[in-house]
Amino acid sequence: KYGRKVIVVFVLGGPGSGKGTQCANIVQHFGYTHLSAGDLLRAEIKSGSENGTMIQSMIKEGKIVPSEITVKLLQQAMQESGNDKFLIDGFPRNEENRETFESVTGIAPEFVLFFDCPEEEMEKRLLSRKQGREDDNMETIRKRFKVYMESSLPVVEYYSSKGNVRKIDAVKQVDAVFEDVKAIFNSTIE
Ligand code: UP5
Ligand code: MG
Repeated sequence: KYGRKVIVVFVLGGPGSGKGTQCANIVQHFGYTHLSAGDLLRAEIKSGSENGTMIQSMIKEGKIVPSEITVKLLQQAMQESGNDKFLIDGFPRNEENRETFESVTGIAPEFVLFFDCPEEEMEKRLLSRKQGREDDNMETIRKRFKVYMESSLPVVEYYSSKGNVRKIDAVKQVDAVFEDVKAIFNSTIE
C-alpha cells in the first residue's frame, strides 16, 4: 500500500489520560504527524458529511464508531500528510478496530505508548477541560470509562502480550510525563 516504510505508534490510554497533550509535545521533538482519531471524527461531524449525524450520536454515547469509517479517515490523513511517521492517538479502541486497521493498511505498530492513569484523575481533568466537547459531561464520561475498560483495555493487553507496550505513569505533571515519553522515543526509535 505504501511505497516507503511507514512508522506508526499507537497512543492509547483512558479518556483524559493526556494522549493529545503529550502527542503535541512528541510532534515538536520527534517530527511525527499527530492523528487523533477522535479529532478526525469530530471534523467529519463539522464538515456535514453523510455520516456526521451518526458519528455525533455515537460520541455523545461514548460508543465506538465502526472501524470502516475511522480507518478510512486515518488512511486519508496519512496520505495527505506526506510524512512517514505517525502517532495514532485514541485508536484502535477495540479488537475490531485493530484487526481492520492491520488488514486494510498492512501496518503493525512500532510500539504502543500507553498512558496509565487512575479514573478519578481522568474524571477531574475531563470535567475541568471546558473546551465545549459534547462528551465531557458526567453522564457521557461514565459511559466512556465503561467502554474503555471493556473494549479498549483488551487491545492494550493484546499488544502487551507481544511485548509491544511502553507504559507511562500519566498521573504526573505534564512536563514530568513528557520526560518519560522522551526517554522511550530516544531509546526505541533510531
Ligand atoms: N492534562 C493533560 N495532561 C495532564 C497532566 N499530566 N496533568 C494534569 N492535567 C493534564 O487531556 C485532557 C485534559 O487534561 C486537558 O484539559 C489537559 O490539559 C489536561 P488530553 O491531552 O486532552 O487527554 P486525552 O487522553 O487526549 O483525552 P480525550 O478526552 O481526548 O480522550 P478520549 O480517548 O476520551 O477522546 P477521543 O477524542 O480519542 O475520542 C472521543 C470519542 O470519539 C470516543 O469516546 C468515541 O466515541 C469516538 N472515537 C471512536 O469511535 N473511534 C476512535 O477511533 C476514536 C474515537
Ligand atoms: Mg484527545
